[in-house]
Amino acid sequence: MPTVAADPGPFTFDLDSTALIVIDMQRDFLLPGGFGESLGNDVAQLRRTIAPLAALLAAWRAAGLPVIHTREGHLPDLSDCPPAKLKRGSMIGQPGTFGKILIRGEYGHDIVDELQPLPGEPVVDKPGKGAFYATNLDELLRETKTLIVTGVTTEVCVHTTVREANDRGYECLVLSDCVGSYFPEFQSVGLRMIAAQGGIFGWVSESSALLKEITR
Ligand code: C5J
Repeated sequence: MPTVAADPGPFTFDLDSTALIVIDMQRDFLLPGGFGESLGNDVAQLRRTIAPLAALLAAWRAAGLPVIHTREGHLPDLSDCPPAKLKRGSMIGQPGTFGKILIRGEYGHDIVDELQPLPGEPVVDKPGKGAFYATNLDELLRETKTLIVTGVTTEVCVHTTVREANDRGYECLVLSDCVGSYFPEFQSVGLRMIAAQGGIFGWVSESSALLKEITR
């Protein structure tokens, strides 16, 4: 079984029961001129994850291993968007540079070109921050014990999903170069929180350590 160097310690897992999850690598969050940037965020902090994630995806697919993509967003009538979320996210559903912001079917809601899902790869549309809430993700992962977690943003949708997964009994390995936050301090503290106290939510490593194991 592969073992990768990780924080808080070596992480051993079975590739036969492991899936890669790519969280919310959507144009609305990552493209210059898009929703994320319109809020005053530095999208370069997220965009640095694209190249390592594309390399990991290529190797992962070449090894025939399963990948699941997620997208945060809502139905056009916003019926799946809790009023409390809309209250603090009043731009949701409004016209933006890349279509209606965080609305399914709009250009901005979809995944960036570099990381587009291949036919047959599941894409989980989620109304919340966590990928398990109000989705069929748990059913899709029936044979899975380990999740390799990537995507954006580290302290929001990545963290919420890791916490949900951990409570459901999955072991999570989060790849620091493949997750990103608009805020460098949240990136650093968010990753430390996952591995703290003996790995309270999971393990943290880098894609290079994992790549060595899947390209042997
Ligand atoms: C946010 C996400 N940050 N995908 N969404 O609102 O992390």
